[in-house]
Amino acid sequence: MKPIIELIKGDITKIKSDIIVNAANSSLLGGGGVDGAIHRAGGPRILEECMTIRNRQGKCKTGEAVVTTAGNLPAKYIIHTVGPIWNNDQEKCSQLLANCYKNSLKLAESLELKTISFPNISTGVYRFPKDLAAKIAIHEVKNFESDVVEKVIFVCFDDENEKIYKKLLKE
Ligand code: AR6
Repeated sequence: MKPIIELIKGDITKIKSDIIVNAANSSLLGGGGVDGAIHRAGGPRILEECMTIRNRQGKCKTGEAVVTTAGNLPAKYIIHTVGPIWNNDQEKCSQLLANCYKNSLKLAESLELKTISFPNISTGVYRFPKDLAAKIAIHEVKNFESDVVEKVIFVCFDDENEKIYKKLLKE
């Protein structure tokens, strides 16, 4: 079964979804942007679990994903994935960003939960071109089949991403 795709404009920390995805960095120790917002709203338990993961397996590589509690957030879990920092190697960056979506969706499947919400990974501080990032995100989600995940929500925070996703999802 292919999950339903939904588009929401807003703050991912406010979204009611079984899983929300964080655009983290490889340290897993927090940062600005959506990462900062999630840790602020979710409370210290999220960072504690991130630190436990770091102590166990070291840094999280670009394109990979790990799961923690969602702390005080309405979600059940947070999947932290590390997007690529944009550079001139478009092919490599695209592959790594696709891996973020693939690995997060795989984790959601293994957690046996129904809804997962994604921010627009890498399109902030990491400067990935928004249009290309949206194409990759939508492509990966449309290619994903699952017996458990019923809905994937793209949460766009800025107007530009919202516009891009609206247009691409109509096509
Ligand atoms: N809800 C949903 N989306 C948001 C929110 C929010 N509350 N706040 C920002 N965005 P960024 P990156 C959008 O910079 O580019 C951090 O410091 C924002 O509009 O958060 O993957 C990490 O620790 C943009 O479209 O993440 C890393 O060091 C998108 O989230 C680094 O930034 C991603 O922007 C990761 O950079």
